[in-house]
Amino acid sequence: MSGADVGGGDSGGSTTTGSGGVVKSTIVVKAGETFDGGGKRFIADAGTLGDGSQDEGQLPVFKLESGAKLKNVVLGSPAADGIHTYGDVTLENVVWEDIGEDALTVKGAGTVVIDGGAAKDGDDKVFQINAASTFKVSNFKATNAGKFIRQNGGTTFKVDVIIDRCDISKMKESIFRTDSSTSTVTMTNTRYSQIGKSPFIGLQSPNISTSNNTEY
Ligand code: ADA
Ligand code: CA
Ligand code: CA
Repeated sequence: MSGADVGGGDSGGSTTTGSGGVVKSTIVVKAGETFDGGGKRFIADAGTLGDGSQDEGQLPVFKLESGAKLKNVVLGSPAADGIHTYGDVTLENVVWEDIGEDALTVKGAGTVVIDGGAAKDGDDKVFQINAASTFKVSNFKATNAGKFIRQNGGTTFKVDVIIDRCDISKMKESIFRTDSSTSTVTMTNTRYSQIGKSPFIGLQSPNISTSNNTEY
């Protein structure tokens, strides 16, 4: 089955209305469900979820269980700890207007597919990967942050990052940084500029595959 389309904000413990709004408790998108935000803007309640600063321990605005899909959502400011994923999830056309502590964290192993959307203005990470995963991001625009993707520091599990048709600019450090000798990156058809140190940090050179990218 294709799963229920729960739409504008009544999935889980949120107090948002059908028009988006201030999220006071994390919106949980359950296995097999699609949450279609309809392009509405959701912001975190700073008191209950977090103020979007660099303080660790903030809560996410959305939690995606394995099999969940999130689409047409705008995360406004503050965005607290963004989106947490647990397993195989899909995001389509999700926009972060002002990245919080980070934009999205992979909390449970699986395949994360991000198609379309954008993120900007983060102090540090855009995407934080804390569990073994295949992480595919395409048609996504990211600007002004520290790192586009960071595998949690000191971890040695395997992450396969696939970046296609993205535009990545103004990253103070890198596009993907890992400390794992088994993690890989494949980047294709992507435009990038103003990457402060190096596009890829910590990867073994055989684990880097690139084609048809343009530095501008
Ligand atoms: C930092 C921190 C980790 C984890 C991570 C995150 O890297 O050291 O423990 O909290 O941020 O998931 O935001
Ligand atoms: Ca962090
Ligand atoms: Ca975080």
